Amino acid sequence: MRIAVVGATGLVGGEILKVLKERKFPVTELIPVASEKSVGSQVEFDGKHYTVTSMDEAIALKPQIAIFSAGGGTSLQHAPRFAEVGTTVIDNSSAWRMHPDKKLVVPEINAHTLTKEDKIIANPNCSTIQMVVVLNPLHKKYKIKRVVVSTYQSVTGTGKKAVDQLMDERAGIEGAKAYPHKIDLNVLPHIDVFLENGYTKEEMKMVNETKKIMGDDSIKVTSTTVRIPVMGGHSESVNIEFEQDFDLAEVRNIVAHTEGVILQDDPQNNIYPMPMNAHGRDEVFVGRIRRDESQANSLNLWIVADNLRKGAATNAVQIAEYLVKNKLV
Ligand code: 2RA
Repeated sequence: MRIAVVGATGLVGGEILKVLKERKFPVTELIPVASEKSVGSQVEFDGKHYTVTSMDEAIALKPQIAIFSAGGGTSLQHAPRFAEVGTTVIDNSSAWRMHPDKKLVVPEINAHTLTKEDKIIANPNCSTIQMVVVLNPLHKKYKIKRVVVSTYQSVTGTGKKAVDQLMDERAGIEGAKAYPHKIDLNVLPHIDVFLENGYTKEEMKMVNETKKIMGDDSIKVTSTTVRIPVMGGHSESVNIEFEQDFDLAEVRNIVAHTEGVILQDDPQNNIYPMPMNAHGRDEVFVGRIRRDESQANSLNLWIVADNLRKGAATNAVQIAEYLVKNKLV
């Protein structure tokens, strides 16, 4: 496979290169692409150095797949140009996610809907991916009525500048500023921009993308997304109300047997998911599973995943793997 990675010098881009290598994706030619200021610089993949190329050079090489992680503006402008030369684009930005003609894919849930005609495929938001991987099998069994989610999101979700801000603050240096406030020793109830309804864009991504991926507009979702000074991954407190009652042991069993999910639920021995342990892992971790005693048919759980992995790079590479395996590229 000739594969382009657009945004190869960014945090997610770097993770995509690692995941391609780790999962032994059949790369015959790697084309790293980045903004004009990075063209000519080098990235490492599988022990070799590759020179970063421009968008135009990459399009001329007609890769079979291009994985984009370079922001919505870049995707809107250049993904259709790749698609025109026959490349299948897997896009990490929010640009195409809610487009009615574009599929929003979490492979464990809806990759079977993909066809050769899908030339721009959207990768969902990180905080949405880790939640729906767990919600979907529970929805199939008990039908979800409503979800209330609060997130605790890593600075890595904002990008390199935010990681630098946290580290600079910790070192007492006046430096990078990715947020409107200090992030170290602080919590910001603010991810992405505020919208007219009082929610942030990140919160509405969780609401809208969940319905689209799970193919059910009747699922009610409300979300509060929060940035915390943590590196390894995003955590989520999720309250789910089902149509039907459930058996707690059966819920645990469903979670434990869900593809890509690891049950870590032994509170008596202080075992529960934490971002420090999820860091660098492709799986989604679930714990603190318990009945919501305030309301019928309701469950509380805690979900953690490395947002740069299953929340971004791994999910995108899994889509690419599905395309190759099913001869869709
Ligand atoms: C964040 N959801 O964590 C974003 C990254 N896509 O800010």
